[in-house]
Amino acid sequence: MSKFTKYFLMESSDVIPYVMEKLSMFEDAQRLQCKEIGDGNLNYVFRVWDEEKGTSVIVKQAGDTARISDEFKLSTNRIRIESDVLQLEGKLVPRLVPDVYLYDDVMNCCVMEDLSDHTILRTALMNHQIFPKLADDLTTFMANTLLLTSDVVMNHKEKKELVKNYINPELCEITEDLVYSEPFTDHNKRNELFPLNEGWIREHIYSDDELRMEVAKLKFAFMTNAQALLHGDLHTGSVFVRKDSTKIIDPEFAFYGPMGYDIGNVVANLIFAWANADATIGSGVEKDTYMNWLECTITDIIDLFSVKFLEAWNVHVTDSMAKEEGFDRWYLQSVLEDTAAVTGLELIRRIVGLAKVKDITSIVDEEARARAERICLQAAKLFILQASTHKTGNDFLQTLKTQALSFSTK
Ligand code: SR1
Ligand code: MG
Repeated sequence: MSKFTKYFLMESSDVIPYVMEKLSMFEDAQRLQCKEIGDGNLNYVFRVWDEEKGTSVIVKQAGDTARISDEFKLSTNRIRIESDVLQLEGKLVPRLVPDVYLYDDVMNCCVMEDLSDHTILRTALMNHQIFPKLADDLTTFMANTLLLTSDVVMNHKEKKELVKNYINPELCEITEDLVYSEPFTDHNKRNELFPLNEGWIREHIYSDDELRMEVAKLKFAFMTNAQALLHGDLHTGSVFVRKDSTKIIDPEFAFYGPMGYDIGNVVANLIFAWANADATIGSGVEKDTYMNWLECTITDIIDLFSVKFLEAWNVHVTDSMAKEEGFDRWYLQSVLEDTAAVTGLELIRRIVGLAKVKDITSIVDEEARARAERICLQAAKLFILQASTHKTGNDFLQTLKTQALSFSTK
């Protein structure tokens, strides 16, 4: 009798019999090893491998609370969403996502390709590694997954079926709270302020009524603008890299929302890598080379996305009114405006709110960390308050660099 006919949270020792029962790729359980390798906020991730044969898989299991805190009660449906989205993305952008081998709706598991020969992008960036194809791959991923799932391209009834299929209330609620509400709310028990910036955040984030008003508008746009199927959590911890390969993982926050949410997350997390490099590498050629590459990558994310989006639009547009002369550029402009605003939101929430990023928290020197945070926070306010002025990669970069410059002369 199988022990996997009723859901329970697995230990490493359960996972070997699990893969032997569910997959045909492993021959001998005696040769298998298993380790829990998850370091995300929500799930349990096991690597199973046969050293002799060189075969391996990843088993990802969803629990009914978040790993980071029992406060978050979460439907295990998120692993169904992740499995479905990975398979859909595999068709839209082959080679940029891991292969899915199995989705199990009893054990709430997704079994997928092992990417252990890749590194998590956030870690690689903190080690100052360069990936020449990164901007190209990320923009191919975003231009295709976003445009091809939108009403511009899809049959509108089929698109609405996808909207239904990817209703993701609990994970959206996490984003609505952690990104769009709590970081702008004083006395929020989940916010954690770095002491050297506490006063500044109270005065310039919590007490800025103009900023809070803009964020309120953005929050309701996030909840109501079912524009495209988003990845929903496209930070540098959701990307695996090798010199010659990029793989986007973890689309469990996927749902139909505004395209700029994904692009803004990418830009903000590259800015965190920039702030980390700025704070931790001593002056010299190494720093200049690395920061220059990061700056080109940030610029390219916007500019390559724009080019690829318009090219794909020409090829794939089906809606008769969307073919109206100039509508493509108007549409792109509104996506870039959302992108700028979300860049600001992600920068603020990762510094003020519960879910921090290592790029910032690992900066040991307190003055350097305070400066890194302040550059990001000041730039973030401009990304939100002056979103419509951000039309090119250079506009995004100049907002960051102007703040870095102004802060260092204060
Ligand atoms: C409770 S989950 C906290 C954060 O981790 C995920 O990766 C998302 O970014 C979420 O906001
Ligand atoms: Mg994740």
